[in-house]
Amino acid sequence: MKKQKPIVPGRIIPAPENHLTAEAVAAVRNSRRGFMRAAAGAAVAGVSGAALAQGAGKAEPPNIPPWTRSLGPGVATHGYGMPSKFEANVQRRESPGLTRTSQSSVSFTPLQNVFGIITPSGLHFERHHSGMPEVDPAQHRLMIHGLVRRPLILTMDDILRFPSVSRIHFIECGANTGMEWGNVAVPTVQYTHGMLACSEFTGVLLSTLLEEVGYDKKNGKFILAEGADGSALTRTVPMEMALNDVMVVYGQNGEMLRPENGYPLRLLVPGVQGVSSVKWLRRIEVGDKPWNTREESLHYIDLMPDGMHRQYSSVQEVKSVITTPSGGQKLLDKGYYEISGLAWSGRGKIRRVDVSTDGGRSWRTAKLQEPVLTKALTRFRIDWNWDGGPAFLQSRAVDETGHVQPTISALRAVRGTRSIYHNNAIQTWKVQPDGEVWNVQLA
Ligand SMILES: Nc1nc2c(c(=O)[nH]1)N[C@H]1C(S)=C(S)[C@@H](COP(=O)(O)O)O[C@H]1N2
Ligand SMILES: [Mo]
Repeated sequence: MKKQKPIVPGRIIPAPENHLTAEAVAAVRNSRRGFMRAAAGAAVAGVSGAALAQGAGKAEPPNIPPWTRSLGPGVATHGYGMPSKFEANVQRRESPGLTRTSQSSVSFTPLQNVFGIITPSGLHFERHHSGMPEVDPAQHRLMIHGLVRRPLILTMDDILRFPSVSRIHFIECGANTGMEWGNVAVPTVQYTHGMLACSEFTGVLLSTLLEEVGYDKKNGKFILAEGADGSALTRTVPMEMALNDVMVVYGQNGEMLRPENGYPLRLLVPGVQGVSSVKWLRRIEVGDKPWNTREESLHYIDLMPDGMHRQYSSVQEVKSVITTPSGGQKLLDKGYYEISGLAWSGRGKIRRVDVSTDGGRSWRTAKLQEPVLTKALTRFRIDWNWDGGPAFLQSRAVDETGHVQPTISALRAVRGTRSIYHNNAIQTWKVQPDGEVWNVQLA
């Protein structure tokens, strides 16, 4: 059997604003690479523990770390648990490139800091059109009316008694990656792709509720969903979609929705731009034609090169992005790195993700983390040895319907440059010889 060389991963400094402190960054820089080999070598050569520990932290073996030398503080009940204080810089952030008012705001998920496919609820991006209402679940009601035989007004208790489902789906704002249309190279993956999150949602299928009210099967072609916030945000959803997999959701990652994600009730329209997943859901109307409300005729439309708009282009097409290494990070060593990222499609499951390290000249197929779920984030991974030269990292996803993620130039050829929404182009991260990773666009 061939002896395998041990893998000694290269060190990486995550984007400055997502790592802890200047000291933490310095600690990565000063850490000794090849620690396993060094330790093994030391044992063979009979180097004393004290010598090995010299210059290293007090916690480094064979020293006994300070926190092992005594009992921990008395364990008071922690009530609702919080992340370690050492993770304090893992935060949602507002984009430096976007203006906000106190009511209209976006905060982005730190994609460079999350593992696997589930976004912790406290890091789920937020998009508020009109601030965040504080909805009292005891007073909250959902009205279902319009072309129905038995209009209903439901309390939260009523809704919690219907047959429920739990499903893992992503939510992506239609404007995610929007700044790249105009080649505004925001620095990190948090800002390029962070209007994206994936949760296990629990609730009632909308089809269950529509059956309950006896919707008009002949003329009921659309539903309108309305939120209880100050914007009373409304969106039209075609009946076909409404009956397929749309959910009326109260649970997110095993607990009730967070206030910023629509507590106590939201619509979830899987695979469709986030705006259709109306938060603080208070009303569903069945009708025979689309409503053409403000959020579907003025906003969330795609401005084409000829000056016309595309309307109701709601599906989030196949897309992927490398989250490590990514913009703002810095590679300190040549050698082994795991390239890892996320892929998703509003049309179904991810079939394949290819990764290039030479700007798309050659591609290798990445490993997909199981299970690969429909309209959910899929984690991909691939090994890479950095030779210290310039590299252009790209990922290209293909979904089960055969759609292939386009290059930015292919997308611009059809869509022009004045769009805000639906940018699913291949993202390029340039690794410079000094190890810095930058957001670039290749022609
Ligand atoms: N009632 C209401 N629903 C809403 C919004 C809103 O401002 N009000 N924002 C929409 C937009 S544009 C998006 S992208 C998603 C974001 O969901 P999140 O804030 O839970 O991430 O909610 C949608 N639903
Ligand atoms: Mo959005």
